[in-house]
Amino acid sequence: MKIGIVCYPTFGGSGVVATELGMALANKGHEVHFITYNQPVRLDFISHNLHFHEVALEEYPLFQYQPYELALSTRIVEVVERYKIEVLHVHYAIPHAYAAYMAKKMLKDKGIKIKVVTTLHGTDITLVGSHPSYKTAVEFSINKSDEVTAVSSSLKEDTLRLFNIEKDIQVVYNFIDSGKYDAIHQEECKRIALANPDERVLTHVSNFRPVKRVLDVINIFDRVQKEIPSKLLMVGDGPERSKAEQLVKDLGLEDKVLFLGNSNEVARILCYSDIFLLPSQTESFGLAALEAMAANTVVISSNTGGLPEVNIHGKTGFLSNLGDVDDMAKNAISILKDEQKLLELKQNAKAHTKEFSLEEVLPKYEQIYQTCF
Ligand code: GMT
Repeated sequence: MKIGIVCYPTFGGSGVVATELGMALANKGHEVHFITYNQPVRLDFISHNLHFHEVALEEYPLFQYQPYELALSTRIVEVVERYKIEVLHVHYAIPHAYAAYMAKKMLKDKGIKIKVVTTLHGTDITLVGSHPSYKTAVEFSINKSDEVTAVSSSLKEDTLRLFNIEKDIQVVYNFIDSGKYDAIHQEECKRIALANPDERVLTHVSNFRPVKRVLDVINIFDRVQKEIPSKLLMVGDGPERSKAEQLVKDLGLEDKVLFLGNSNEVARILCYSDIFLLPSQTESFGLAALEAMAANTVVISSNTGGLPEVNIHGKTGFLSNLGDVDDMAKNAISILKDEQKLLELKQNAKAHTKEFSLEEVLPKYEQIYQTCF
């Protein structure tokens, strides 16, 4: 099949899922065209079937904000026409589903048919999409998609609760290429680079937006390090980073907390980790938690959104109420004090990721594309 993928090219989970999916589809022989404003960060041109088409924006003095949807829909039309794309898979509804609908209409005028699959990822529904400024257009473009998927049952429920949806929404979980983590674990995991042998390693990976509650991460770690020699690795960057760095200073934790910035080496960093902290305010799925589990890491998270579908309480880690840093710290300390329990949970976490394997999920998307015809 000839598939166009529209996504954000950044380190965010929706872009990562879209990129990994596109690369896997190309590996299977499909022709895949990414259409976005930058080359996606995880895009690795390993296959001749992979193409990237940049959406270029024109500056104009009248524009306070450049009209990205306009440029995107124009580029979609060009690429679909030129490469005879059959299915357009858009990740994150805003503004991609809207731009896809406009492109579809323009193509129809030219006598070209295209099917649109929209995958809902999280804040395009829960935080941003349901805002009065966007809601009408988001609802419209979801209803106009040929197929709609959501990355968890929780997100599907949220979508049905927040919008007036006429389409069926299929749940297709996010996935992981577990093999990538196995190879690193066996050969390249040089833990000594970041922590002393007697120290435990806790990690957080995110885009440091308020929804990730990175200050909770620091406060949980503060409680843990008082009882267990440990280090905290903070991976990623975003608006709350300076606040988090300030809190680390205020608590006198500079020697124990490392801010590593954005990284393409998340799998290599996770292989050092004993515990992954994800106390998010809301999380439709928690791809970062799944990646941590694939690297044999136990997850301590909030119990919001789709996290209970990924992190199984008492088996792969522990869930706590939103903002209950005492409970999250208590759970982390009890695991880290018990070598046997830590090992058991790590093994369970890794085993649980099989349910989210690339092999399971890829055919589901292929089938959805097929039903478009
Ligand atoms: O919705 C967002 O916040 C952005 C999005 C992203 O691009 O990072 O994250 C969402 O999609 C990920 C991939 O499906 C999920 O793993 C994240 O849980 C989800 N984030 C939230 O719901 C906050």
